[in-house]
Amino acid sequence: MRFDVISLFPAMFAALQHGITGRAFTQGLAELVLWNPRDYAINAHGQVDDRPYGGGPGMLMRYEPLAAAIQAARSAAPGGQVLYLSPQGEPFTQNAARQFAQCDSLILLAGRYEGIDERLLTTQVDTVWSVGDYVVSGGELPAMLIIDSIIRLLPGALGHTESARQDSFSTELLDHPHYTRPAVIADQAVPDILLSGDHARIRRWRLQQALGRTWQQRPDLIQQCTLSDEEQTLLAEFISNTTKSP
Ligand code: 9WO
Repeated sequence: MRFDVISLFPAMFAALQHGITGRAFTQGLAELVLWNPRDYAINAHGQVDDRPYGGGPGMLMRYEPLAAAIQAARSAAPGGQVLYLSPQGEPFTQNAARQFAQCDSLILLAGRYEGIDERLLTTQVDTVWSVGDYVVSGGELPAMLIIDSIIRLLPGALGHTESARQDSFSTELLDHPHYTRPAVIADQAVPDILLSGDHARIRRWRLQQALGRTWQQRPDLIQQCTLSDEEQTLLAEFISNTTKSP
């Protein structure tokens, strides 16, 4: 899968050259191509921004350099959907990552300054995505989050351990607690079940913890889940034990 990213700060994307994403690039499972709007500036001074019509603080990214960079990316990766990262976008979810993981290529536009000319959104951008209800300094970190979440879903990207972990439980649930040596830290012991060696019971305990945590911390997510009979039983037991305990 090919990712084309339009950004004034291409060096930021070196962060993706590590770990699972770095290995995916090395293995040829994914490709990252960066396009700098500064290379398509409107003048010899490298200008890519301008003052907003109607006044107001800050600068906006001008249409021409971004449109030229998008066109260059489209020419290199025909058919790639153009995504813009903004707090105004649709909340990005694991399901969106799953859908995008089916694509051959994506073009991501990372904004800076106070934003981009609206005519880019109406003529060049296909979909707008938010990674959370907060504003950061640019679209680069959101773009990297989205690229990372998609690469993890590409066949072969996760090693056996990680993919086994992903397959073991629904990824719609929050994670169960994890423990490793030592067995006791500051009088806090590892739950006995995890030391029992009974893998069937351990699987059920982990599933119940994931269900319970999701019910407690993200009831909106649990509402969206279609729970199996086993999951419904485990969650009911968790709720009963939680509401019973003083
Ligand atoms: C800035 C802003 C300020 C107040 C209310 C809404 C706002 N949206 C933006 C905006 O889209 N800014 C552009 C992209 C240019 C400046 C840096 N950008 C940005 C993208 N900041 N935060 C994001 C972002 C993207 C996706 N998910 C969360 C935040």
